[in-house]
Amino acid sequence: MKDYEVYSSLKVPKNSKIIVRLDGRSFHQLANDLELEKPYDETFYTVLSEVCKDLFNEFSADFVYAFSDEISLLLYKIPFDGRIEKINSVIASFAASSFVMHYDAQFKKPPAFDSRIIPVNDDDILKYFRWRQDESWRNCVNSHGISYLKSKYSNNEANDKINGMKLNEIHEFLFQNGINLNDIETYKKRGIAVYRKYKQVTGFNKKENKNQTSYRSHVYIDWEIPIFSEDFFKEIRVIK
Ligand SMILES: Nc1nc2c(ncn2[C@@H]2O[C@H](COP(=O)(O)OP(=O)(O)OP(=O)(O)O)[C@@H](O)[C@H]2O)c(=O)[nH]1
Ligand SMILES: [Mg+2]
Repeated sequence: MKDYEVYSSLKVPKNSKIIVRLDGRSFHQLANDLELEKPYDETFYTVLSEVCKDLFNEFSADFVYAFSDEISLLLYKIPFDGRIEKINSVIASFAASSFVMHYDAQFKKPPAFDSRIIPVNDDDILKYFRWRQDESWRNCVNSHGISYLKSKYSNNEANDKINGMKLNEIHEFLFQNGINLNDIETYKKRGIAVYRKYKQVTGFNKKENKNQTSYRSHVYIDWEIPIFSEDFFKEIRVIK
C-alpha cells in the first residue's frame, strides 16, 4: 500500500531556500462570525502577530511577514527533509492551532489555513516581499474604500462603485472625504513582520583584560516596518 502514497516523494529542490505562504480559509466568513472591526481589527492583528511569532520560533524561520489573513515564512533551513506534503500540512495546521490558542473567541467553525511553497533564490527575496507588501497597500486602500462606501450606499451600489475605480482614485476619493490613508497606522498600510533584532553589547573580558563587543538577538514583532528595501533586509541580516 505504501506505493499508493504517490506524492510522498515530492521534495523542495536541493539547496533552495523557500517561502511558505499561508492564507486563512474563508476568513471573510470568520470575520463575520467574530464580528471583526472593519476594515482592520486590532485584536485579529494581535493574534496574527502571535501566530507569526510561534511560526518563526517553531520552524526557525529567517523572516515572517503578514497582512490581512496571509502569512509568508522565509526558511533558509528546510524542515522535514524538504518533503512538500509534510511542510505544507504541518505548518498550516500549526498556524491554525496557534491562531485558536491565542484567540479568546467562540469560533463557529474550526479555522484553517491553506499553504503553498515557493522556492526562491537570493535575488527573489526582496522582489517577493515587495510584491506582497504592494498587495497589503492595495488591500488597505480597497478595504477602506469599500468600508466608507458601504457606510453611504447599499452593499451592491458600494461594490459597483469600487469596481469602477482605480487604486489612486479610491485614495483620492477617501482624501476628499476626510480620510487620509497616509496618516493611518503603519501596520494597516505595510503589514507586520517578525525577525531577529541584533543588539551590540560591550562587556569586559576579565581573562583578556579588555572590553569586548558581541551581538545579542531577540525575536521581534515589528508593527512599524518600512517599505521593504535592500537596506532593510541587509540591516536585519536576512540578506547579505
Ligand atoms: N473585518 C475584517 N476582516 C478581515 C480583517 N483581516 C482580514 N479580513 C477578512 O479576510 C479576508 C481575506 O481575504 P481572502 O483570503 O481573499 O478571502 P477568504 O474569505 O479568506 O477566502 P479564501 O482565502 O479563498 O478561503 C478579507 O476579505 C476580509 O474579509 C480585518 O482586520 N477585519
Ligand atoms: Mg483567505
